[in-house]
Amino acid sequence: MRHAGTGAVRVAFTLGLLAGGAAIGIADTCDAPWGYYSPCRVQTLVPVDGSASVPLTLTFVSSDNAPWPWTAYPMDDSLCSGNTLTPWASFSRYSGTAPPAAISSATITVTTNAQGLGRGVREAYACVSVASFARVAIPIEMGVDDRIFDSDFELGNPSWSASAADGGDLSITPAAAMSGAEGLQAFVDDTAALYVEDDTPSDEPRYRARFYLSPHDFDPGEAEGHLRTRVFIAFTEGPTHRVAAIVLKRSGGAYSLGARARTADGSQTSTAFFPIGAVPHAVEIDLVPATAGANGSLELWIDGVSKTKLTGLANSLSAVDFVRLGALSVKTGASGTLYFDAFASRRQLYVGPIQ
Ligand SMILES: [Ca+2]
Ligand SMILES: [Ca+2]
Ligand SMILES: [Ca+2]
Repeated sequence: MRHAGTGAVRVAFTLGLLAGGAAIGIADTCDAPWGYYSPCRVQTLVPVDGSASVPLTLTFVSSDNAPWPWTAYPMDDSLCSGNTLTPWASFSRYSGTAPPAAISSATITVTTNAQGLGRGVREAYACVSVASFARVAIPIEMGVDDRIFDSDFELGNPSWSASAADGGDLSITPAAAMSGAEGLQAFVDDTAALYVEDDTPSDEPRYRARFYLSPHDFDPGEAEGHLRTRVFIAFTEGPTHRVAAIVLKRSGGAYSLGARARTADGSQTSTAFFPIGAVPHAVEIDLVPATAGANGSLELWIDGVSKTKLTGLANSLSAVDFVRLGALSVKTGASGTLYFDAFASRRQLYVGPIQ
């Protein structure tokens, strides 16, 4: 946006990352023109009555020949056109000056506080303005009790509830790392299932999960006409049923991914299959069990792009109680190695690829 014909001011936001702590920010750099919402967002995950702090770095790129004063302040309305301060998100009102024809930056710390708010997601905005010109609004999301389970398969990560390793065919190794130093390797040499299991979901009314998958050199048994293997399954309990799955397919050596949802009558609905390469991919699902009639859904993302969404699902019995990640439902003729890494599950917030 040009100001008074003297040149342009651009703003870039770098959101900090606090991995493994109480807060998670999305590490990213997002250019945003004045008068718009930032494509990046500040995201914090806090326990009930908890709080979190996330650094937010603002970078100003000025091609003007004059200095521009700027301020950053928290607000709860669209593009900060109102004056209501957000009670649960705070940072010190920050003021500075973008020097002429220069790049400058400042880091502020956004603190979110869920005291007395209960489970759920709340959204506010960090507003940045320069002089009296239009603002940039950076969404701030606070997910209260939103994290279910995270594992990057690194030393010190929380333990999985259970695993099936078939005598060492499932292992944590640097060869499988797609984030950090290590990842999960499933070496398939027979039909034994290889998986890690997370039991921490508990009758979840919505379940979202993201992980990294590389098909590497896995063969589901193409020579015997076996083209598909499940790589992720979500289960419900009492009685135990599969309620959703992510399916890896190989046909003519070409890999693709699809998803399946189970409805309350036991039938299955499948998405199309979407081509992927034999390289790391971020895979994410959002499973919403029906609350009345057929209003459930299952959405699938690959590498941060929504590929498909099954809607109108009569899947009222799909509250998730535990999940498995690995080489599941392996058929005769299957062989080769699959890699997994960077698993994260949430109750409401989208996770997205690692930035
Ligand atoms: Ca890892
Ligand atoms: Ca085996
Ligand atoms: Ca459970």
